[in-house]
Amino acid sequence: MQIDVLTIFPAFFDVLEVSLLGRAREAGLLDIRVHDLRDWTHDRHRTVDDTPYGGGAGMVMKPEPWGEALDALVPADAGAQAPPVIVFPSPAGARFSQSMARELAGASHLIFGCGRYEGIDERVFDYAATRGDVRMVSLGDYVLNGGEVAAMAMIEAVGRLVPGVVGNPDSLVEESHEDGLLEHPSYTKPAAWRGFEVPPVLLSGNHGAVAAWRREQQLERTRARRPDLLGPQD
Ligand code: 6GU
Repeated sequence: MQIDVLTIFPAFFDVLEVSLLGRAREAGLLDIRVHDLRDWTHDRHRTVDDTPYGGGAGMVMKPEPWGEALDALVPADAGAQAPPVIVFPSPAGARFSQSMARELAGASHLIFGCGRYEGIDERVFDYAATRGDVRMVSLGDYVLNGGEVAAMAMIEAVGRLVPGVVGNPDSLVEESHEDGLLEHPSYTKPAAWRGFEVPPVLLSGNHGAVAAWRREQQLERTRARRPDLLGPQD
């Protein structure tokens, strides 16, 4: 999978070199390229923003660098190549989820356009839609200073679903949100620690009882912490 990131703060993505995704990049499973949007400016100050038409607070990202960047990343004559999915992280987007991560993991080329300031000139999204499948995506109902941290979260959530990135595929199945429930609690040795004991069923060797206990724990936790996942409660 190829992932291109457009940002005025490439340093936010330095941590992609560590851990699981870093190894996946070295192994050639993920081809992640981070680009400085200012490379597509032409003035001495490498300007990417300007004042908003109609007035108001803050600055808006100018369309021209975005247009040139998209032209560079999406060849006009891509031939048989599938158009990329172009994600713009935005608090005004659709909510990101495990199911959206699964969907994005099926794409062969993702582009993340990270906006700053009060936003990006709206025509950039119109133009991007002529080059790919545009998604406005939010992490949740709170505001970050820009799209970079959100893009990082999405890249990690999507990247780990790419086949081969996570060594043991079973661990992708047994985790929170994969079956619409939160994950059950986990324990390791020692069986007693500072007065806290591992639930005896996990030491019983009875696989059926362990599975039933874990399921009940998943349901109980989901009811307590995320009742919204269980649907409308009437
Ligand atoms: Cl995707 N971007 C920004 N700027 N803020 C957010 C967000 C995204 N998701 C939640 N808050």
